Amino acid sequence: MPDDPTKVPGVPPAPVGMRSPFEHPARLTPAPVSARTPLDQFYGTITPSDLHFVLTRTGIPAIDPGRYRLLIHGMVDQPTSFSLDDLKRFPSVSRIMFLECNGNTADAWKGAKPDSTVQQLEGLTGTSEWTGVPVATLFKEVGIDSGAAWALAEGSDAGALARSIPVEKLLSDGLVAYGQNGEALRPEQGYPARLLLPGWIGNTNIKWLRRLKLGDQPFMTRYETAQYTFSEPDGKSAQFAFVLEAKSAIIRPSGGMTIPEPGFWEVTGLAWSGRGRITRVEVSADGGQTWGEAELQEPVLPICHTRFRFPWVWDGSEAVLQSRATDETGYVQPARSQLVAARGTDFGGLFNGIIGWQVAADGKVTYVES
Ligand SMILES: Nc1nc2c(c(=O)[nH]1)N[C@H]1C(S)=C(S)[C@@H](COP(=O)(O)O)O[C@H]1N2
Ligand SMILES: [Mo]
Repeated sequence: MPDDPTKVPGVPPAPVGMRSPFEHPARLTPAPVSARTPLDQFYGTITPSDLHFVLTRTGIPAIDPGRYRLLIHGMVDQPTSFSLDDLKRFPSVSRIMFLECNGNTADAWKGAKPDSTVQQLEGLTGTSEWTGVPVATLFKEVGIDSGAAWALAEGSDAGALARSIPVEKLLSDGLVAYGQNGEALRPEQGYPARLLLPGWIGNTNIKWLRRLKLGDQPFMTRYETAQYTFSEPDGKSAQFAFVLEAKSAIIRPSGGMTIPEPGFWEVTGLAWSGRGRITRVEVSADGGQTWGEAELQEPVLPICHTRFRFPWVWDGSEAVLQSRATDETGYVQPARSQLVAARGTDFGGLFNGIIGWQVAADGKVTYVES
């Protein structure tokens, strides 16, 4: 590094750019099935593609785009196998939306550790601009039977992950995406094409999508019995729980950080809802006794991470920071106690309760149940 960059010529640009050697954002990979978005290490709302969380049950398959096919069959007039080029010939759409694994924040059901970071607790979510062809366009092309109510969506990974999806959802806003933030999908995100179901649990967004089979009832795959069912307190299981309810998290300051001194600190975080736009985020610095209105960063898009900001002056005494999101349906993010009262602590997934960050007098920030 030169002492004075104005005294030496700079280097020319390379064909592919790189981060500053001073920046090292990184995903956490605690288990071979997942990588967690470092929410605390970027700004704004778009997750850099190489930092997007990954959830893959049986690894990341290597797929030659020249050999890729998407088969649409079952209760259709014209069973059709589409190549990637075929998919790209249809009119395309782009939409910015979040994805979230239903397992995100699952630790909070039973009591997350005080040293939990926001990446550990909330990192199974990301937002990208996705580009592809609406499933409705493809269904029109093959002609689906009037009795077709469900479709089996299957991936071409080693475990061939498959889920039953209501045709109604696929027709309303399902997307077969091949683009992510302006480039081809990353292999980890489903290259060369994946299904996107805005607002529905990550698991239904089948990556490396190889077929959609239409039928008149759900297909009852292994994944919707052995996994992705949720245990109710009465001993029954909720199957086909699809929509992600409104949620938010304060990202700065958050677990593991230390606030160096009292004074002005901007509290910022993300809020999102599978049901539409975020309309309001409130922030509390006293463990939920009083709340103030956070500012929402425009544009506020439906089913998208929404950045919120709240000016805060820390007086140096103990504080508990919390955020509470409301979406356009009027739904308000619940307290953890409300969720536990309704679902017990063995529900396993879909935790969207308010979480707390405790700021100690020495500025150290830790997770606290709220
Ligand atoms: N074929 C296939 N699709 C899949 C998965 C998988 O393991 N195989 N994982 C699912 C799960 S559990 C989630 S949360 C999302 C995550 O999408 P991402 O890895 O692009 O973030 O992909 C879903 N689609
Ligand atoms: Mo997931």
